[in-house]
Amino acid sequence: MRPVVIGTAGHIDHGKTALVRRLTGIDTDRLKEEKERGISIDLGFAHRTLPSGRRIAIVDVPGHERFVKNMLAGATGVDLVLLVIAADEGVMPQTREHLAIVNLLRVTRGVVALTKSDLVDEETLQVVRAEVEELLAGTLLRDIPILAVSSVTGSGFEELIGALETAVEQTSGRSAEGVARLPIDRVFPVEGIGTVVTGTLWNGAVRTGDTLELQPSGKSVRVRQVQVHDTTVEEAQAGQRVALAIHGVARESVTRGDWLTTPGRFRPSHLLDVRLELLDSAPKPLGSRSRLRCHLGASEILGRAVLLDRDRLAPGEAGWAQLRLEAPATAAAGDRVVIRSYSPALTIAGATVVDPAPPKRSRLMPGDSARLDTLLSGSAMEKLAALAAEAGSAGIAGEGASVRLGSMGGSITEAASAAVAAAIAVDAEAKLVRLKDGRLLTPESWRRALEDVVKAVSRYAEENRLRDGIPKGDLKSLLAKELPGPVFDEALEILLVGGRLSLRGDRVTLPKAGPALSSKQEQVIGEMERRLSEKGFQVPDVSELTRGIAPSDRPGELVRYLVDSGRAVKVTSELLYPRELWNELEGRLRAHFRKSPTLSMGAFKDLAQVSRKYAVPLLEHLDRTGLTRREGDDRVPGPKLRSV
Ligand SMILES: Nc1nc2c(ncn2[C@@H]2O[C@H](COP(=O)(O)OP(=O)(O)OP(=O)(O)O)[C@@H](O)[C@H]2O)c(=O)[nH]1
Ligand SMILES: [Mg+2]
Repeated sequence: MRPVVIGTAGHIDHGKTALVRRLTGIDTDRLKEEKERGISIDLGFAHRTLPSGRRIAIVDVPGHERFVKNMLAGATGVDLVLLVIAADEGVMPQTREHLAIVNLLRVTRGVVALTKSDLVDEETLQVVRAEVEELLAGTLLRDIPILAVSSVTGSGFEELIGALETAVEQTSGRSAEGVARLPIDRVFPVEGIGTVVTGTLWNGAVRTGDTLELQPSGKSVRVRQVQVHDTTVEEAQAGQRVALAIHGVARESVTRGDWLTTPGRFRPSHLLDVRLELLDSAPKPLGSRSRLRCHLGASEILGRAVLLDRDRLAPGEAGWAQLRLEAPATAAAGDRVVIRSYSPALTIAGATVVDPAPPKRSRLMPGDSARLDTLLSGSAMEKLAALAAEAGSAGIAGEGASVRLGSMGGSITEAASAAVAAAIAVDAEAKLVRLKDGRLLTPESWRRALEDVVKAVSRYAEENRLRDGIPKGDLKSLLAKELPGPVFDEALEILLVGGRLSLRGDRVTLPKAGPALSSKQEQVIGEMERRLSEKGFQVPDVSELTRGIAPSDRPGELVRYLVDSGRAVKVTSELLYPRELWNELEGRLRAHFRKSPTLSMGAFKDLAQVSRKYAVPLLEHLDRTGLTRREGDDRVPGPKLRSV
């Protein structure tokens, strides 16, 4: 059970700090000025254990309108909101503004505490309650409990704790997998330890001894000590309030708004493509290029929003925009940005980052809008394909893409692996091609890369008829502008194995005749085909098939050759069917559909004499290739089968 982080919210003087003190015994107003003026200025932190044993961390924010910026730095990353409204005053301007902010940050759970209930009568309480219900109605928090409490008498606290328990129960965790990302909300020196930073860990985990990157500067820092709630721990996980003692940078070079991240993943950018929503409550339409305050994580960055699909955005409207920032932002796709007008500073809009490192643009070009739509709401696979398409022959590095995709947990290629083919076995269904160094290309870009190599060789052959091929190094540098080194190397390798090009010594030539398999390879392939046909449709999987074949015979490439040459059909990366067997299966399918309009899973298992392990991928492949089409639990003839 990870601790849950709760953020207070509400108008100045409504009793946030008093409530937190009553709840935790901790006074979050630590500054001398806070004590003297009796108001909160900066963030305060408290924690306690609920009766269930669950730990909660509380970030207490200031209500003063001049410190909304500090409130924003604390509100980022909270799981629950504790919205504090004084019963004797009711809803006030920062009640609305703080609520708008947590709503923009997509906080969906919490509790409303009607404080100072000891100062009002029951009737007033009913009026305020009705006012609050109306306030919440249009928000993500519309169904949260509203409880009357008094931090002076302690009345209502039992119910409040009960409501917090319930809300905490319902909170889903953040992913401790993948990229680590900590927005820094405080920096201070500690005698004998050095620089300490704190924040709510957004993603991943941080361990003692880890090397992290300080963003946006990119400086490398080492984690000397990790603390959660004043206790030293080996590892802190996403969703926890953490304090890290760091080594490697001077205290002065770290400020609130900076980030600590897993090295090599983030590329801070002055440009962000976003989906921008102007709040209904915004006082006027937003013109393109207005100066704004953009809050991401604990940072506030000034910048302008260039509207891409219109000249102005009316209150309540959403549109595509590019944020042009005056300092680089450390963003990932999917991040929420809270936007305030420059002057007066007022929360007017929210945005979702769709591309954290876009090219500069002022208008949408054909195709841009579809691409942005995909990046905003497509599946991981569709997003990957969109990014890969944009990257062309250079492809996208699988690792770097996680930040641009906003899938910080786990590897993205894992999520998309079903549709990713290795470069040696690209078939019609592959949506992406993975090269050996992990980069992903669209099949179109990959085919173009292969064609580029072949064309360059033929052009050379035409221009140099008396020479026997182009030296490999020359070919590579000739194509260096279009194809990065690793892409060229792998393309050439595939072309050589497939027989579309030949190598004579160091020179690449066009082949005199078809693919050149050695007699040894021809023999091994024959043996593979024999093994594949041995047990009907229950074929051995590829790993089994290649077991025992000497690496020098390059079994992986032979498998590719089987598929490329059409001698076998690739169903999944582990399942191949020799052409004859496949034709037989198609024949049986046709015969079945001549007798019956539908095909159940059971009937298919009988027809092919296979177990479920084979039937599922086979049917999925048949659906994909249009031979069958799924209808409920059954299959009907697909477009390809009907047309023949
Ligand atoms: N009678 C009564 N007074 C309260 C209650 N809660 C808070 N107060 C008083 O209200 C005043 C403001 O309380 P704080 O807790 O500092 O208010 P706050 O919301 O933290 O204010 P900021 O952080 O400056 O926005 C203090 O004088 C408290 O003693 C309550 O339940 N009943
Ligand atoms: Mg306070």
